[in-house]
Amino acid sequence: MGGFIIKDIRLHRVAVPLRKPFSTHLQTVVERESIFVELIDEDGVIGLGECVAFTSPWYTEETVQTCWDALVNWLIPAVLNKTVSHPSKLSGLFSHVKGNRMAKACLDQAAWDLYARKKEMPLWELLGGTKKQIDAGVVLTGGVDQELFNAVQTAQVAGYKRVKLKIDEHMKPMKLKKLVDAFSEMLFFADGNGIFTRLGLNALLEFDQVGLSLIEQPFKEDDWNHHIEASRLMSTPIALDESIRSVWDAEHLASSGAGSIIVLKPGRVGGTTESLRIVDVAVKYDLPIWIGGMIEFGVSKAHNLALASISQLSLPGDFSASNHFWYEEPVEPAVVIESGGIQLSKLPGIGVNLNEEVLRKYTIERYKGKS
Ligand code: OSB
Ligand code: MG
Repeated sequence: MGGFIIKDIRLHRVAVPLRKPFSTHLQTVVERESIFVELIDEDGVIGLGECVAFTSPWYTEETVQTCWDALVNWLIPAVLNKTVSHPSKLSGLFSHVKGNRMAKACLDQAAWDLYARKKEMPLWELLGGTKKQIDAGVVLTGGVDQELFNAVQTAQVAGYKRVKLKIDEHMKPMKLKKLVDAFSEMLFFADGNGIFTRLGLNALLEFDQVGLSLIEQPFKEDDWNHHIEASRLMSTPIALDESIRSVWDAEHLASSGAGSIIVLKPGRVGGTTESLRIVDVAVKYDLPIWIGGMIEFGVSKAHNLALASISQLSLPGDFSASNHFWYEEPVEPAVVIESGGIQLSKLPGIGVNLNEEVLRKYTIERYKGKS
């Protein structure tokens, strides 16, 4: 009951300018390329996914182009005309394809959306979510001193409960402490994106006095031993983002003590099916877990919001309003912040759709499938 046959798949590759540059020590993003996936079943029901790979491999090995190639050459042929009894079974159809998790994720997520739409049920309900409103959290990059102070204040007024700042070599722990102390109601996360592999353990230890709720990915993704050492030496919890590529990495975090918090990026780990396994690990070890953002559009955001409805996802994730990154985007309705949070949609599936007109404006390549 509720299964479907995949009759057609369409891809839309888009490029949309950001309102302002998103900068980390690794890369400055000014335009977001992405791929929207439409999975179409025998009744014409459409499930939506969004690929979160970037144009170049600065954050992960995969890129928009490698995902496009994996989808067109390997993944779409593996699933087309196949019967899917349940979305958790989809990934079994391409288990012979190694890696390419971001490419796989957008198909997996589209299958979950399709299944929920067929059941006329919101996806968050299908996933066993219980929260109706998701706490809003924003990532602020680029500013220093007064400019950064003002940005945090603006975020607080807008209803954000949490801000995440990126650590670069100019960010001094004492300055950061002043900022954290000035906003007692606000949770502060700081994301290293691996920078302390270059700056060293001692530089990281100086951040222990800042009053951060957590430090995200201080060392590079494969640098488990430094994370284990830092976790022993620091009282600020360490959360791993890039290091968590699969359920096995989540197990590794828990058993090694390399961190005490999981950052879940559904679009990076292979989709909703793998994300649910990772949530199970968090439950098993009673680890806090929260959802990280990818400067994504509303389709990926809606999938993430559905997962964030699960009670174990207790910390505020990277959930900002659509107008934080975009002047306009090809997805509607927009994400808005109301009384500190984002209301989950009562509509079937992920509760958002592609806006054809806006989509056309930003589309740079199409894969039309049959139609
Ligand atoms: O490391 O968390 C990260 C965005 C792109 C790539 C990596 C990261 C990020 C963010 C999230 O910090 C930004 C967001 O979408 O809210
Ligand atoms: Mg991160």
